[in-house]
Amino acid sequence: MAEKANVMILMGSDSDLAVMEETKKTLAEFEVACKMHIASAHRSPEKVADLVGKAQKNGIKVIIAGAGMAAHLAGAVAAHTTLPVIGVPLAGSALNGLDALLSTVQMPSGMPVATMAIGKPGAKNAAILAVQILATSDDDLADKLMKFREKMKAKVEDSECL
Ligand code: RP5
Repeated sequence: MAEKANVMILMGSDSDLAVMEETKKTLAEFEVACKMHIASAHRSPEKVADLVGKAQKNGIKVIIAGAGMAAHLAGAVAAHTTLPVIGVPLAGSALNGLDALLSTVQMPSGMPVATMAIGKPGAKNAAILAVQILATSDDDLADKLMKFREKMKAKVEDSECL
């Protein structure tokens, strides 16, 4: 039987997939299973509400939402759940993602969205933050995070100046 997914990844369009694959890839490095869906806050709001409405009952513990332009997806997700929501603003518009960053980060009081950096670094960090949330009640994951940090540290320390 396939492992039960604890993380749901949503994105506003299939044009977001190349960047959001980074989230899935990073989760896989920690052996965290996820479900990925395309659902748009503007073009398919009913699908967003349906997926998010069922998420907690289906064992999802963290939701990651990536969107570009007037990126309301993460906020719309937050409106339908009390699960932690991580937003990834995506570039691709004339404003290079600054529009998506502000749309995602500027949530009104009481409705938080943990907003990452624009694009691939944010997509990767979304996965790591999701792992950090899951690791608060999973010692194996906490151990994997420590090893991940140690590896990063060693890579920096082993780097030579040319
Ligand atoms: C947003 O609009 C999507 O998240 C995407 O980043 C952007 C452009 O979508 P497409 O026109 O490429 O489908 O809703």
